[in-house]
Amino acid sequence: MAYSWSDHSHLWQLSSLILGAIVLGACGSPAASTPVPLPANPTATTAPATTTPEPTLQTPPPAIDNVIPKPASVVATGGTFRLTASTGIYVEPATDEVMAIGQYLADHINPASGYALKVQAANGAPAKGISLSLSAADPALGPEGYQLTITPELVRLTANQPAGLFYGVQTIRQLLPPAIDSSSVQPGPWVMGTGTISDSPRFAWRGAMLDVARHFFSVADVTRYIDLLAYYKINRLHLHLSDDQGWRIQIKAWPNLTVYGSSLEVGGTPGGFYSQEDYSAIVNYARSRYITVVPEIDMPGHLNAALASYPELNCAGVAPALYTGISSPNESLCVGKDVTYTFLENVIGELAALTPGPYIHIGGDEAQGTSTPDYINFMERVQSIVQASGKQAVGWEEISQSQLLPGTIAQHWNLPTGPYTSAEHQTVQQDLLQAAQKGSKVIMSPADKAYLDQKYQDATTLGLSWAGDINVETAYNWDPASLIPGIPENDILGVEAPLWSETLNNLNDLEYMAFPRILGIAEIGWTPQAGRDWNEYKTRLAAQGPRLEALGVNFYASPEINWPQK
Ligand code: TNX
Repeated sequence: MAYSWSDHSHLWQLSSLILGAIVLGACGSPAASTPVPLPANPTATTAPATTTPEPTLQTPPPAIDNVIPKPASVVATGGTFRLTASTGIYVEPATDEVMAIGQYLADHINPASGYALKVQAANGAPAKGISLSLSAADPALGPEGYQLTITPELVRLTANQPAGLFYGVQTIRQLLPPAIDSSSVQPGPWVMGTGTISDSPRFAWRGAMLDVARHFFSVADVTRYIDLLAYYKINRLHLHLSDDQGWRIQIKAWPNLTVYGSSLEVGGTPGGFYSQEDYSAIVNYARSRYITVVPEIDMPGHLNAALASYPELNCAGVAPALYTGISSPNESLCVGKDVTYTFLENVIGELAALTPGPYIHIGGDEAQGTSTPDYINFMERVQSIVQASGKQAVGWEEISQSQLLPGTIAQHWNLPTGPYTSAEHQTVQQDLLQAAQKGSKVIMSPADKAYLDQKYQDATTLGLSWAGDINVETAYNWDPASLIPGIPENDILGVEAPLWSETLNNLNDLEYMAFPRILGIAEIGWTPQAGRDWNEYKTRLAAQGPRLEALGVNFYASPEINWPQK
């Protein structure tokens, strides 16, 4: 007869209750964030003598501190909760949105467990199962925080807002064995360690950027990336929708942008674009994963695809050829012509109407084809157009040379060794500092740390290397608040990891460059600085290996990490 784990699970539960009581009594502080060390075989004294081998009883309860991003506070109580086919998911209130979060959890448990967990309205506080509730959460957890209390009978998740429940659900997924992420039925058992997690993010902006202009990525590719980002509590997807090599979003007033301007990509292969329906599908999908899409139209440089599509946007009135190389042509939008602003009002207007999130990114980087005074005027005018469309502008850090409107956000990226002379770089850095001092918020995307398109090491075949190699440690081991002297924590909205696609041909390439570095950026955005340590992170990252594998992610198994043996 096969030995069933559940036959003796009550022994675990009993011993863990005792252990939990001892632990709480001993350290007295439920806010301690270090996991409780367990004796090698905690049941040895309580298990009755038996001749049957009890292999599962030798297994310590699952850890509850193996989560990325690391939660703000974890207290383990040493017991085990077991999910079964009859575990109910109870939600409160049973609004469509909260029901959908419950169903999302059930849907992510289904393929590997084979269980179709029922999601239902809670009728009072449930005594067992999984409970998702918006009542009685600690207001201090804020809009994205959550509290998770796991006992052998009940997984109780509370939050102030649905976003908090969604993030708590990601934590629950990561507390289950890695095989839960498999797309086919696995043996289980589906157990979680018991304890309490209280968690909320360090920064409001935890972003990833995807360049769909240099190489085009399909709606399916983007939604796949969204799913993976959501697992690590990332909440912004910045889409770089146009560049020299291609225009990727349908604009009804300017049809040639996609009819012609989208036709190619780097290397001269066929490009592509999102119809407005495609774009809405991406935005809605992202929204269901609590990710805000930030659309970018880069300007006045990096715009060759648009200049090639409409001669009138060029000062000389002549359209350049489509460009499929990987450096930047110096062409610029003609900032002195009225038609330029009609064009921008139309483009920004249509994009704003399609975008529920509050931001429109207006690029502004590497505008070498425009004089500095022209650039400053232009960027001020474009900010007003964005504001008139009801949105807030985001721009690469160069925009801080112009007067920033209240609400405009600057995105730091460049290095002293970057594509500028050091004098130009210093000017931009000074302007950024002043903008921050005048109240503008800054997103940190330092190219030598957060750029997912840079090689891991010299031998990496994909990627660029102008900002230097970025191994997993370099991507993880930095603090946004000590990056630029004079731009402290309070001025920083958050972090973002750009994935430029000059060298990335397909989803496989994308995943290889993003994973596992994006997990480190996600943790920088979420976890308090005092809770982060590279050596400790390495062990949690190693534990994500089997999860990424179960999810079918083509990640780079960096030798820096001691991945579990297969
Ligand atoms: C610089 S970062 C750029 C991009 C390139 C990237 C490649 C930025 C705002 N501009 O146009 O794709 O380097 O790493």
